[in-house]
Amino acid sequence: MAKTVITYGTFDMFHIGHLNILKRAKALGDKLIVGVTSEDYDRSRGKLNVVQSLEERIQTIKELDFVDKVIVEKHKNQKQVDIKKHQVNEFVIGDDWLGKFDYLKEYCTVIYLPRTDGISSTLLRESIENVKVGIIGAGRIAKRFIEESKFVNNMEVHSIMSRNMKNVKIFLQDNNILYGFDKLNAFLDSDITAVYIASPHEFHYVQAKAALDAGKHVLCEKPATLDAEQLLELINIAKSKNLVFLEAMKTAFFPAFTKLIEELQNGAIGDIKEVRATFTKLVDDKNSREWQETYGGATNELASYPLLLAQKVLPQIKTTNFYDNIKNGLDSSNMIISTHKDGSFSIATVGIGLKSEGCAVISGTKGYVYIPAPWWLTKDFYFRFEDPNKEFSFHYNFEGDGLRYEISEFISLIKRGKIESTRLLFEDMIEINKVISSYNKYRTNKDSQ
Ligand code: C2G
Repeated sequence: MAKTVITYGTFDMFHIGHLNILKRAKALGDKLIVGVTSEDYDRSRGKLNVVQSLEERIQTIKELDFVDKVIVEKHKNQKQVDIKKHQVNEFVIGDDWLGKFDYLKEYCTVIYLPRTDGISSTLLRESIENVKVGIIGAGRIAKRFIEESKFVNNMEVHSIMSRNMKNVKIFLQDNNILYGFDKLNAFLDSDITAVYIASPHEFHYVQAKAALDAGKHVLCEKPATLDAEQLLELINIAKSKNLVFLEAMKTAFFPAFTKLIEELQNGAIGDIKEVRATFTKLVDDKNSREWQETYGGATNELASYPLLLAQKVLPQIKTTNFYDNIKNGLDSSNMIISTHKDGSFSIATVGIGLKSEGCAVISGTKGYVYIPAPWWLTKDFYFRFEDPNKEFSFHYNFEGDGLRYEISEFISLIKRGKIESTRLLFEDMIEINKVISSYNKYRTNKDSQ
């Protein structure tokens, strides 16, 4: 009887080690199935630095004439399912995994083959030129960005720019960065290919435009602009110059969040009728930027996240109403209620002067999803139904404070020559921005009345 062999891997930057193991795997049987890992699965198991896209990696394996079938590996419990489904006789993997897959012996023979010495995707990735990133802003977020960027390959934080030279000097010393600037032009003329904008909200647009005009890829803190027209303009410049323009909404890039959206799009709770998401962060220091900047306040600080959840699972917004509490000209909290084109609605509650349960509930015609607080740091989520026995859930983890997934996405896009992220489309950024921009207009009008 014909023998079926299966093996798995990322197969990034295909090399002789990969070829050897695949050939030896095939030699062990008649038919070879290769499972190529999806990007989200790799991210969820801590592999953040894969250079090639899934499509490219699949293509390479398909081109090997001795491979009989290529499948995608999406989660850690898939191997036993594949083995049963394809009636696999032998599971083969490199001996760097020795012992790790013994649990599959229940289903088939497990064989660990010796790895090829002296070659690895990690080594090959080291030979790729680093993306040099410059940071605008010398505050708390810039510092966190630097810490988290240490986990992302193929990039280096090259320089920092802030209007205050004293802050620049302190930042350079504290963070071991080589170059500091207090003038935007000189900073953009320096040897950088990408810019991360973490300055006060009102400067984002001017700085992002200058950076894009200077031919730099841009990762910009949210909200990218305070006026929806300005965001469209930035996206158009990025498109015309073939540059990445990405808003730093970290939740969008978590493996758990991607999985949640995928399940919802596949109809796990039927048609979605309602999204409720709350994000409050008490800011006690009244001198902090959240309470002081002209464009501080709960909506500008926090609304991007609940609006992102609604944008990802509901059709376009038809109408939006704001129910805000204003304190010293800024919203200490806001309840943003939108109706969407199909009659569904979303409620985004945000607060910096109010504390509430930071959970999210997405309701559909067949059931609902509950994401416990803090839902925007998505780890666990629960699918619940009329019949409690049908409940199922997903549990993910993420490393550090999660910023590394967003940084890794930004660097991957640059390396792959793509300008738009599939996890956060231009359209997503535009629709979310429309709501925040319209709130800024509404608040200004209210103030002047
Ligand atoms: N490999 C090898 N020699 C090398 C490098 C890799 O034999 N010098 C083997 C690995 O042992 C593995 C396969 O090539 O069997 C693919 O390696 P990777 O692309 O690094 O994928 P990996 O993270 O090992 O995926 O579900 C995924 C699998 O569990 C393993």
